[in-house]
Amino acid sequence: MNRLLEEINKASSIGICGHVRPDGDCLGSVTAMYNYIKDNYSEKNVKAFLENVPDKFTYLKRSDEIIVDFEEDIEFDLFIALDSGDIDRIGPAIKYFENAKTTFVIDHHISNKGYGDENVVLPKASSACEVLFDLFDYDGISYDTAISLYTGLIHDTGVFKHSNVSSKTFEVAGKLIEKGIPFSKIIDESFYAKTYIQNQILGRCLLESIMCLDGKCIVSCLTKKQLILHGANAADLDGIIDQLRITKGVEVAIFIYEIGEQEYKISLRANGDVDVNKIASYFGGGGHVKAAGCTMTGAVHDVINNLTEHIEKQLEA
Ligand SMILES: [Mn+2]
Repeated sequence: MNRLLEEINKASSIGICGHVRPDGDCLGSVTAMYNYIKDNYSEKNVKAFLENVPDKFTYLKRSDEIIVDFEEDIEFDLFIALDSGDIDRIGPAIKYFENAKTTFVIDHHISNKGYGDENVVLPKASSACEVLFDLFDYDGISYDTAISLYTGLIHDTGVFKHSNVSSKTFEVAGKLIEKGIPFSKIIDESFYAKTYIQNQILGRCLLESIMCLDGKCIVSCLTKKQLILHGANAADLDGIIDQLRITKGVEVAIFIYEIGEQEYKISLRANGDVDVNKIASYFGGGGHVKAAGCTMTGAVHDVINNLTEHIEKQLEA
C-alpha cells in the first residue's frame, strides 16, 4: 500500500482542494480523489473545496458536492492538495491545509518544492491526474473516477498534443478507456465545445484579423464595445489566440482586447524562434517562451506598432 492510501486508511476526516481559477486537471483530480474515497471508503467523512466549478465540468460525478465557500472551520485529519505548485495556489483552502493533522501534496509542476508533510510530485507526469492514477488501486477506480482522470489528462495535454505527453500518458489513457468511459464525448463536451457567443466572437476575430511583417505576424483586436455587443466576457475569449497562431506561415500571433479606456490585455503566441516572454516582460507582463501576455495602454495602433517592432527585431536577429 502506498503512502496516500495509508494516510486515507488512518484518517477519519479528509479534505481535498485544488488551485484557484480551477482548470480541467484541477477539477479532474479533485473529483477523482473525492469519488475514489466515496466509492472505496464510504465510512470516511470527506469534503472537497474549490473556488468554483465551471459549467463545462458539471458532468463530473459529484462535482455538485464541491464546497465553493470556505466559511466552515474544520480541522481535518488529512488534507490533500492537488495540482497546486505552491501553497499560495490553493487560495482560501490554506486555512484547512494549515490546520490539518497531516497534509498531502500531489502534483506535477516542476516548481513544486513539496510543501506538504507528504509529497508526491512528478514533474515528468502530464497532469496531476496521471500522478493520481498510479496512487489509486486500479480495481478501486470506478467508471466515474475514470471519467474525472481522463478529463485531467486531456485538458493538461491539449488532447494529447503538448510536449508533456509521454508513452506513460497513453498507457494511463488506455487503462482508463478500458473502464468503458465515453472518451469522445468527454473531449468534445469539455474541450472543444463552444457556446454560440464564443463561436461568434471567434469568427469575428478571425474575419477582422490582419497580417503584418510579411505574413509572419497576425493581429486581432476586440474593443470593449464589441464585447458588450456580443454579451461576451473574458472567459469567452479562450482559444482565439490559438486559432490565430495556427495560421499558415505565422511566427507570432497577437490577440488584443480592450479592458478599459485605452487599456488592453495582450496575448502573444509564438511558433518559431521568437521569444514572446521577452516581449511581454519588456511591457511589464510575462509568461513562457512560446506563450506570454501583458497589459498595455494607449491608442491601439500604437500598441500594435510597439509590439511588432520588438517582434521584427527578433525575426531579423
Ligand atoms: Mn495540472
